[in-house]
Amino acid sequence: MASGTALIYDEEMATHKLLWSDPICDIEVPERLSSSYEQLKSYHLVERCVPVPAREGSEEEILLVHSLEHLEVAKSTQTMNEEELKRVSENYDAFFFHPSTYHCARLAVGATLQLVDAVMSGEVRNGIALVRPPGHHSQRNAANGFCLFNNVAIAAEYAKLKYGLQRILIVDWDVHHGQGIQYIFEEDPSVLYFSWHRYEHQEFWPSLKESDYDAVGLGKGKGFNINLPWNKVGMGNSDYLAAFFHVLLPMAFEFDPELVIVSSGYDSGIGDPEGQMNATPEVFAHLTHFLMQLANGKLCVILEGGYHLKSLGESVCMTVKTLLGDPVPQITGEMAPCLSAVESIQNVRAAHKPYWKWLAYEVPPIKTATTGSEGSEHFLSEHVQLVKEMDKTEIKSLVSGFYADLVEEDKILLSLGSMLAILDKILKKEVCNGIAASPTAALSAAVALRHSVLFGFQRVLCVFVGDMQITPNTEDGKMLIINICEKEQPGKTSCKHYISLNWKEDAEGNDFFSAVLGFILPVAYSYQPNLTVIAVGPNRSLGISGISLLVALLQGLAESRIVAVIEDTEISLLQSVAKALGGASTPPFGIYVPPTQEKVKKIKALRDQFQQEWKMLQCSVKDGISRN
Ligand code: X5A
Ligand code: ZN
Repeated sequence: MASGTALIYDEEMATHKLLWSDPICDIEVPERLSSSYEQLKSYHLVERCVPVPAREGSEEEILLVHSLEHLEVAKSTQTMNEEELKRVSENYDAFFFHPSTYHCARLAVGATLQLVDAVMSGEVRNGIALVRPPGHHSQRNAANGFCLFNNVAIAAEYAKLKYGLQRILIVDWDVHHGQGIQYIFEEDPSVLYFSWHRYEHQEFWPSLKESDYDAVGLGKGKGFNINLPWNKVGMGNSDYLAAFFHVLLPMAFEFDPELVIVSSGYDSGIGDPEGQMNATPEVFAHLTHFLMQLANGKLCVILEGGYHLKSLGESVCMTVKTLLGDPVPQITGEMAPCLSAVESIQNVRAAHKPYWKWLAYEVPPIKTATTGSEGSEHFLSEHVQLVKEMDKTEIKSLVSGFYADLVEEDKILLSLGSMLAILDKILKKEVCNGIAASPTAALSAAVALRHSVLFGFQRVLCVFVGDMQITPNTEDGKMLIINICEKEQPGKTSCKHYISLNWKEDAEGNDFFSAVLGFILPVAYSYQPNLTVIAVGPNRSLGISGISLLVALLQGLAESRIVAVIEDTEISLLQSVAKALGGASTPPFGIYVPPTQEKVKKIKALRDQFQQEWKMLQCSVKDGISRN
């Protein structure tokens, strides 16, 4: 195996600087480079590395990732005066041009490629390039976030082209999302991109929806983009380690890269004004050490952000020491990830479950999904996952034309959106079950049934408690509706796939047992649904314990997939159903009260009526042979 660690540094790259006042950009200073290098010198690390010269990246190399137009704009800034430079800079989000910027950015690209060549040729085992301007925010046709050319993305394309690599891992531990890298490789399965980033539910720059955990890649690239959003500041050593243990490293080992490139921003370290995180410099030694175990040790570390000069320098030194093979320092702090970190980790694991074998046998880590919609605050607990709301156009297109006249009110539209977001999670097996409050349970149930049949389910069971103002057509057998209500609904006759069960629970309320066991479960088990929808509408004839019993027992079907839709006026019912979905034991029923003779007769009559169609109802020999 190759030995030695390359260090690429060229003080030329310190000439790129901000010429006017701009409070957003003024942290990206030349001293970031020079003081990191001084720090390396003071630890006597420079002399232990193999010095590799930088070079300018060629136009051809830049065009591997960027448009000709972008290259020409950048080139044209070399001869501009301050005023002109300022004007071009204003075309971009958080970028400044200096007359030397173009030259520096070409050096940054070339330095990165020199490192790739040194590692790929075996001249060194690994190495680091200290470059400015950074690269990971820059896009095909735009500078962005202090970045002009995407050094790391160009390096990956270059390595594919020059060395025929088929699997490259990019680890972006900068505290910002390298959306530029994501865009460039979104559809490319040969580049696995991992980024963690301060996100705060999209509040933090660059505030993009596509930085969230559910951006997993597109087309052939699905599963090869991994976003781990941090929704709180103050993430520390144990959060970063947990992210490596439970997300990045398992995927990286399964991916088996031929080369690892790090978008190495140290603004994720303690003291940084941008990141506001708590991880100490030692953590970067550990992260580096882990990545050295991949790709036969071929590891290229490229500087991105890092704005606290002391923290930056120390972290760079930790990285270089580890690359050189020095012992890894002890990590400090309580070794427990915070709740918010664990939540993010669970979400990204769930989102990637379809794409990675090591996740295939995971049961949904969180059992129940709900949205933050009205009413849900009453049953949120650590076992209940909050699902993102959909935006209105998205919901409209999903509901398109279906009961359109009923969906005029915003409140109804939003509640359907919540329900659909939850149902989607269940269909994707990210969660096991879900609960949604709705102002119109019958409508929500109808939409849920249609959506899951369109998804491809052959049999969806719906148990509806209360008055069901909308009855979907069940003729094709893809739905089976059991409507439990007090009185016969006028004009609705029971048939194989629509059964009206007129049942009013007694005041003492435990005779519902006999209906569940004597009729509902045998029918449901005969049907073998792929999904169960439990809905509670107005005028429910069952009490809370009866409904909880239904919820508990119906979890025996459809691999426990249940979506519960409950009219939003029933807070205590919502709470009990959420509990039952979470697997809490059913509340005690009190002293056994046998059903009245009238009720026993009713069950018997229903059994007689349906036992030819739903054979699990059979319980007496004179009614026929059970299996034909
Ligand atoms: C490379 C990097 C950050 C840009 C922040 C703009 N860019 N607010 O860390
Ligand atoms: Zn950054």
